[in-house]
Amino acid sequence: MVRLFAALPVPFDIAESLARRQTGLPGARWRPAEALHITLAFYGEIDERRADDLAAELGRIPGGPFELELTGVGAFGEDHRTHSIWAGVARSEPLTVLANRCRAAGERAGVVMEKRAYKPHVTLAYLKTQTNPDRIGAWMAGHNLLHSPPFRVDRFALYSSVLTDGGSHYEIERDYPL
Ligand code: 2AM
Repeated sequence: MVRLFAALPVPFDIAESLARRQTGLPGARWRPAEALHITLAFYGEIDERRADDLAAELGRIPGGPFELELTGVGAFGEDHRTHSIWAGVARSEPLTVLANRCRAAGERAGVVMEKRAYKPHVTLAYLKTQTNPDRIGAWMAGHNLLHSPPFRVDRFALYSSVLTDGGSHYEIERDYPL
């Protein structure tokens, strides 16, 4: 079994400018620059054969390059517990179309996809349980005006994810030019 998702890697210069914001919040486990990405579709744990089918389906996705911008910050969490903070992605029709196609590719390969609404984002940190909510609020207020220059998206990738003690480790398994 392998844990897979399709995503757009965040270009290095954008990741570097995000790194300057990855500070000032005790309890945050900041994600390293090379791990920053925008998930298109999450496939979960699937067997190798289905993974091959999925990789082939992703290769059939049409589409050309487009531009994206990051804007604002946000947080995910349930029951008053925030578990991650992220940079937002400006609304983009080509991104929505690509994410839908990645989802459909999963369905064609027989992956049972989650119904969760698609919310594009770049996770900057996962937060330890005891992270102070006031500090989270202060960090978010301090970074709310985040706005990246536009950057070109000309490929997407199939990533594998291995959960380790130090956080999840991602590997690009396949690259798909747009
Ligand atoms: P996250 O960044 O908000 O944690 C690898 O785990 C990637 O897939 C991450 O970007 C993660 O989102 C996303 N992911 C993990 N589990 C998911 C799920 N159940 N549904 C949608 N996306 C998920």
